Amino acid sequence: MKKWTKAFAVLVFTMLIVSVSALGAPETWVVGFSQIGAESEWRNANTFSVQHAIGEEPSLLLVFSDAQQKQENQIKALRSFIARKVDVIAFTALVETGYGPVLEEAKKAGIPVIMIDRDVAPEDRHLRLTIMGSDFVEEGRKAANWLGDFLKEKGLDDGEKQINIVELQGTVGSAPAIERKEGFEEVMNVKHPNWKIVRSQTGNFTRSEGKAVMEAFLKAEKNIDVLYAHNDDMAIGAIQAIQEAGLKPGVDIIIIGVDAVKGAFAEILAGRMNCTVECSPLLGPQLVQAIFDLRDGETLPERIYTIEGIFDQTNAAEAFPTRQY
Ligand code: GZL
Repeated sequence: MKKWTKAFAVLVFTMLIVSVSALGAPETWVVGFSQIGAESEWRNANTFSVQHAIGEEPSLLLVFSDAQQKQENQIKALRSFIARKVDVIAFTALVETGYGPVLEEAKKAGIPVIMIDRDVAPEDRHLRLTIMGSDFVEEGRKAANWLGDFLKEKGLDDGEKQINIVELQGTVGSAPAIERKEGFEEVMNVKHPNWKIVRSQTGNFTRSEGKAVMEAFLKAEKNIDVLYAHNDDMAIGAIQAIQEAGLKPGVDIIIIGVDAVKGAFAEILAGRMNCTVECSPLLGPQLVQAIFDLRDGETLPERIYTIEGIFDQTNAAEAFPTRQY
């Protein structure tokens, strides 16, 4: 009899330990993350940052979906997350419009939505909790202000002679494409009446399309002074087109990109590119913290900004060794 009493006592004690330790452990949350694709160095770094940050947390389980640049795939993924009753949805919007109905469904299902990187349209923003990521308008302003300073310093802009700019836009309808254009033109229209965007077309944030569109620009325009590309991947593709046209990128044509990916640093250090405006993809840790805050019942701020810089031939060599993407 004594033997059984001892065994029973050990069992009760063990169950007590397990239940007490379980009391302290955070509730496990399932996170549905809909990523738009793998179109650029930036996107791949963003995906890795989110997957790694969530993977490091035992109390978070990730359900990941890659929409391959198709909005219909994203909407299907969001609906599958709702059907699975995930605890929270995180996603970046391929383009701003078209997500209203599925966000209404998430709200009806009581599933909170956190936007990372690209936001949805203003009329749908009441359906998501917050947006975390860069200020794309400010990135456009930074690009234009850098160009103004650079042209002045090099004696290339007397304020009278027309400066011909070609622009490689990002994905049509996406927040970064809309807002980087807005920020650049805001500065140009106020400070530089002699600047003119002579050609502007989407390269869809990819190297291949950036190269193809730049080839067309070079055929159509005999005197291009500046290329403003909404991301570095398109700038890198354009650099190949400029070289194949027998011109010196970074010298004959000043080249500005956005993202500050390693590929851009390599071009800047080689003298083929002049500037890249940082747009950090490393949003994983901030997303995990926002999910923890949500799980702890806290209210998330309307906007969570990332801190960013700008790199050119004066500071790229020093920064390059510690770049994470
Ligand atoms: C910006 C991000 C953009 C990058 C591109 O936050 O959405 O998408 O600038 C990427 O490189 O394709």
